Amino acid sequence: MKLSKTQFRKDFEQSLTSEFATDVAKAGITETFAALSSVVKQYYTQIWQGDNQYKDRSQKKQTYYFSIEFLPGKMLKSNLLNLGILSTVREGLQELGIDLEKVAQVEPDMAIGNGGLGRLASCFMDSAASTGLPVNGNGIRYRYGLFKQKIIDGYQVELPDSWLNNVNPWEVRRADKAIEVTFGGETWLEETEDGRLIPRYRNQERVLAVPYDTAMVGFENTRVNNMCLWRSEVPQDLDVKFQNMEYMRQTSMLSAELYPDDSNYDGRLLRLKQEYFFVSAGLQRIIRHYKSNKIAPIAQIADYIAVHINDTHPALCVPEFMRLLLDENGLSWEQAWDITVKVMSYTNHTILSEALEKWPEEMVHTLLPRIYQIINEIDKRRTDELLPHVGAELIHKTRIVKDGQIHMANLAIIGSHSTNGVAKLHSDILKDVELHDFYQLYPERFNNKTNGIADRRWLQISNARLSKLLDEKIGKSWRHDLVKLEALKDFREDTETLKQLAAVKLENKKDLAALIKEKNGIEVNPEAIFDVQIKRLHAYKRQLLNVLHILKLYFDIKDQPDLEMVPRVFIFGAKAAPGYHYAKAIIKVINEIAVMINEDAVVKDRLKLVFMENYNVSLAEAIIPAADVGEQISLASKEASGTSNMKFMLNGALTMATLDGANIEIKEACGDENIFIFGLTKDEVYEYYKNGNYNARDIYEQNPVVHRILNAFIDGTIPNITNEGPEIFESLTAFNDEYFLLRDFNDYVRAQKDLENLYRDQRAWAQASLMNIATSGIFSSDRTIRQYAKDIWFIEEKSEEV
Ligand code: Z15
Repeated sequence: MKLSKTQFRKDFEQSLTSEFATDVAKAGITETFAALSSVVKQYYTQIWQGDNQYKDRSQKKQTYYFSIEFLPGKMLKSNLLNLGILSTVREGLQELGIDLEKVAQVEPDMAIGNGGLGRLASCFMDSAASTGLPVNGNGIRYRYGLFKQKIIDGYQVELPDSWLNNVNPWEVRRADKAIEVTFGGETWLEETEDGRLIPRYRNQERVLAVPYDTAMVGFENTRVNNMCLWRSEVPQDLDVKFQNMEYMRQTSMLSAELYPDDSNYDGRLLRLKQEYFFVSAGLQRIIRHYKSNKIAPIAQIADYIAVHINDTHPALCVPEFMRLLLDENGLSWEQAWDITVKVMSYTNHTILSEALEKWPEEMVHTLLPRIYQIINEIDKRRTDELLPHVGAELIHKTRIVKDGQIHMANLAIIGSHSTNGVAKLHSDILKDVELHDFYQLYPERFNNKTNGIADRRWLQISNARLSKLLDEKIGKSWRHDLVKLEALKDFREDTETLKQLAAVKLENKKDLAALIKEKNGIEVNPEAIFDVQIKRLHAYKRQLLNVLHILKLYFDIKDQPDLEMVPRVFIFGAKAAPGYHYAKAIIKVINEIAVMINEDAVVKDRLKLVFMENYNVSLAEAIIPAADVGEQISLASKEASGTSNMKFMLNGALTMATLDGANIEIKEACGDENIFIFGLTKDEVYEYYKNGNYNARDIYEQNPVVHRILNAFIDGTIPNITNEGPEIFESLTAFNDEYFLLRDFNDYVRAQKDLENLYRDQRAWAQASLMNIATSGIFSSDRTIRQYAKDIWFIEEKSEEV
């Protein structure tokens, strides 16, 4: 949009007056943020309304992305950038003596997601709007987002994330569009005069779902999509006999809290209720809009909408959409089923068995009686239809309802026309192993969509220095089309560019060093290698393998106090699910080792270990631009994709990687010489599973380095871990090291040595860094979302011609 500094200053000062009866001199920082964000919102509401009208008028097909998590982080700078007014506003504020960075900081992170899955959903929201694709989010407006992490005595302590204490400037409450969702009670089928069966209900629990809409503003275009988040409330017309405090409490609990588990399924009733709540409300709103907009008869709805099921959490979309078509719109089963499969598509994000949702039949029966009937009918009809054609065993293996449980992934696959994995390797594993039975039945449904990241946030906004250098070297086209970064390859031998690249990294490292000093009180040397592992704490991600290597370096120094080595700063950021005991033990151990190493005078500045508390989107934005190395060391086959790996690459870090998830595609893009690869391959891992011949204790007995490191956990070398040390020791020995840390240890040490050696050659390092940036273009989520649009949703980009 067009905006002059003078106009902006006028608008902003007016906002301070009209909203807070104050002025620039008197306003506090919270008021300044509120007034500023309110101005920004006013700037885009017109575009938003215009695009809504365009969507209604043009009647083009739209996608609804159903996700139980979104993880947008802060929105102010993203909205400013996308509106094309970031520098105007920055300079305008400066003239008033206000620092935009300070103002932006007071916005709470919108953290209604846990990790990769939620962040991917938000990258998709940004990319969809920015490529002009009509894709709207649908989720839950949790009153409390992901907990805030404090580290006290080395332990993780969880504090509530009360992100809505001050008004959320971006959301619009649409009370008029509230929808009712019902639970429980009894249902039975009654025959109508024309012989149709219609359900009757008694004693249902009614919940009001109120939508809160947030604009997803496209980058320098006229597209504004919607992220709809539902809040649960007590229906206003509730019969007085139900109007009690307990009902109120139960009802508001539905949207009260985000479940803090990542890649781990929690089978509590409240979670199932949350899943149905946002699914039902979202689908009802879609159908209501479709009908009120008189687009076409309901039987044609598949030509106008696509519904995406992000992991299995919204898999109830399948039976709920069937219910709405059958019971509320009078379609036949055959018609309804045909439409449902056309409308629905599903993404699988993990093969970890502990993450696969299976709801007890009894629970679904009691909570959602009509949905339970429909699920059984889907299952029965499919069985009857397939039985003449395929063996009973294959049918049994792919059934939705069996062993007293509803298998949600099976429901999602059977009820949709597309199932995709999130990286090549992961999609292959789905086809060949995890979902092989389904692949045999529905081969045409399977496809891959390698994840991506919103480069506007992860480069343009978070790494201003690198962005500026790129503009100078290759022009600005990369800001609209990330693949244009390829042009940087021409500078591979250009000494000046390499020096500038290193200088940018050094400045970013100084900023991070200052943050570390402020938050952790630890002095780190910006010339050291900044080696970073930031992600949820999970055994399969193997933060502990990183720790074992750090201990090795520490003992090397202790054995040889004059040892010459490139100084290293190891940086961790990770939240553990509150009930994940082992993950919490690892956090404690990292913090105790940090004390031991950082306070050991012999070490000097050769080694530092920093655990940064409360890892979230904003902290990632501060850390990644300063990283020299990104640690992506999950056990091969376990990390479906990973997305921070792409963020590191884009910011010129080199990757220390196993052949897992999207690491493989990163390696193919940047070339073997610009990445450090180690460890078992997925096939070697499967070979061990097949033969059952892994023996971790043998390694512990036979490898003296490993022996010494593991003993440090139980012999008092590492202080203050009397409970956690033995637990970790046992997991690697007595419990046979489930994630093959000891098997991969030697090769990891070798790869780390290679890394250190390359770093000694600063020119070669800068060249590798440059190659990573130059080849990262394909990992833009603009590319990913376009593939979904073309192959799965069949939707079109808005043309910006007038
Ligand atoms: C989650 O963050 C991921 C998968 C899940 O099944 C759940 Cl419940 C949460 C992650 C994957 O672990 C990660 O590898 C992937 O990059 C990300 O989803 C986005 O696809």
